[in-house]
Amino acid sequence: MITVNDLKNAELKGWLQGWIDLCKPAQVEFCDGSEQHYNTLCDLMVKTGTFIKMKYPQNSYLARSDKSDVARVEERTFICAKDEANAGVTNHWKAPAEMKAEFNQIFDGCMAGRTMYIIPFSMGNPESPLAKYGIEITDSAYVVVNMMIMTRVSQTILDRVDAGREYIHAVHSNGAPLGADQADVPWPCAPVEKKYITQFPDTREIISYGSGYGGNALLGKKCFALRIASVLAKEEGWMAEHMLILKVTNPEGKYKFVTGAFPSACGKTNLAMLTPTLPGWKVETVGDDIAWMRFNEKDGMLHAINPEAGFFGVAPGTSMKSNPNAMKTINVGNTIFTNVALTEDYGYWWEDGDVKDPGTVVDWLRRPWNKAWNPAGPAAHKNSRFTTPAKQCPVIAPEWESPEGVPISAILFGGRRKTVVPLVNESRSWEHGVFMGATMSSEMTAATLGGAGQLRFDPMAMLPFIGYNVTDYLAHWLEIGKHPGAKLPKIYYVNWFRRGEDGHFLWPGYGDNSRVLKWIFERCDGTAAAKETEIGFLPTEDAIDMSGLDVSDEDKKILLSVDKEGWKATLPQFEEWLNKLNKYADQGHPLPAEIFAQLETLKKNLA
Ligand code: GTP
Ligand code: SPV
Ligand code: MN
Repeated sequence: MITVNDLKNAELKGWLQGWIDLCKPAQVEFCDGSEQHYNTLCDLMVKTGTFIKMKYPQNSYLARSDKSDVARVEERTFICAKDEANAGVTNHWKAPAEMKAEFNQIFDGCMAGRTMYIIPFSMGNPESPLAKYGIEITDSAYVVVNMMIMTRVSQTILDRVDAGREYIHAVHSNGAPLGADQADVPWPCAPVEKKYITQFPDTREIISYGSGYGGNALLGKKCFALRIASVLAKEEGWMAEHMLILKVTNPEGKYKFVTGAFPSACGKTNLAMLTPTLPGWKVETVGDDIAWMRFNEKDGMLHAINPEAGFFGVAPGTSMKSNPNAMKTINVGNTIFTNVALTEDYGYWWEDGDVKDPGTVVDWLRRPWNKAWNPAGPAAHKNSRFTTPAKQCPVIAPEWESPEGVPISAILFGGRRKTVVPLVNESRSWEHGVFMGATMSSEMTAATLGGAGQLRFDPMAMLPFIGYNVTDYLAHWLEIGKHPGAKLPKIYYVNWFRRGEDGHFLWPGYGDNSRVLKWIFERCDGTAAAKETEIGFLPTEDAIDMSGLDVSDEDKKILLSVDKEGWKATLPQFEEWLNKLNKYADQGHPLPAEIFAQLETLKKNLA
């Protein structure tokens, strides 16, 4: 087992030693990414009560969190840029020096009685020129094993960093030191008001305290691959986006790659793995949550890599009917379940899955639960998740680890909208597409603590993930559109969640979304029909293949037409939203005039 003293890189050594001195762990352990280390940690967590070993699937475990620690905490997430204007209106801000001073107190002794793990990891295939490395310090064995699924952890990464390769500095603590005679709990964490998820864009650091859940603690994911990476991307001329990446192949064997930005729990994993209901069509997965895109100078196209190595997917609603490929991935085994229900025979259960009535289970709060007892809440938390290796996915695309990434033909934006937004709408231009992304909105989900169901604007599904001022982010999108010699993807705004007056979904969604993908595929080839409307190009009446679909003509009409009055009523909200974003205009962060010009065009079209 190596120690800090074995390292040669003075900067790395100094950084690690500094945190060891501050956090005062009982011991320090380097992670080499080996299966043996993974198993040792899982066994340990079974003994301490953090993990329950499941009988099915094989080599899988269940963790149940503290009831206060179940999702990302946006209220406690901060961008510690030099000044507030650099963080912009979509972020909470704290001055870096003040935050660091506070952390010097908060982290003092925070790992007492615990093991500090040091995780060297790569976001993306470590050999890809688009990959970036990081080191996460954590006192959570749960975080280590999840990071081993979600990223590429290895001794090689540590060796390369030790030899001088650049890396992102990430520190995490559950914020629950253990006294000498204190009993441990299954899920140590700090109360919500003591949690901090902080990003320091200027020094490329991440410091997270008090939460062990998902994006709060698996720092490669949202903190690094989106918040910090978005800053690097802006500086270096590429894009870090909250997007799935899929490969779609038509019956003739011709294929294209598509990305899609939908807010948390709005269908990325489902779309990325969908089983087309259209005969002869095929969808394969490259990624289900994050895309890093860069222009390839050979073909002029944006090429995307998936920086992750696993799926951290929403469990409820996942079934052989809705997402068979996710179920098959999970059922291979090697899966970590968090906050799902445990069945009598040590299997998993959640709402809207394959088994309607599981009998008596243990719910995520560790209580007996049975449908017949009319329990107050669901057995699985609404944001319960599975962590599972991407390589187990039966439809993982052969190109998924391609070092140069896959060329993107189309970008989708989408959210949950009960009203107004049609099934699919093609932008007139890149700039119009950027406007669509800037003004997209969605009804909130359980992936964020608080606010579920409320409608909020969520630019490019990146509202909680842009690591700098949103106006500069939108300017960057426009800048990408001006790249010399670029063959830009087409941009679409989709909505699988439109409802009728009685509340039913107008569109069946899931596998039937392949019908929309087909139209998009053929639009990219210039063979599908569209009509220009006030809001963009919509499919003509028969352009979307509706064969064998049980949707009434009335519903089809609503899905494929412009609700002019609805859009008109939205205009003042758009205007208010854009003006709100523009708060720091006179401090060097104006919203690009192009975005306002797009709003004027929309107003004129609807007048
Ligand atoms: P994050 O991992 O939080 O970023 O979420 P995600 O965007 O990957 O969302 P996911 O695919 O896990 O879907 C979340 C929820 O939306 C699930 O409960 C699905 O059942 C539901 N959902 C996904 N696709 C569709 C669809 O096409 N129609 C409908 N009605 N629901 C869908
Ligand atoms: C999301 O909330 O968008 C997720 C889950 O993908 S988390 O990793 O917790 O951010
Ligand atoms: Mn996500």
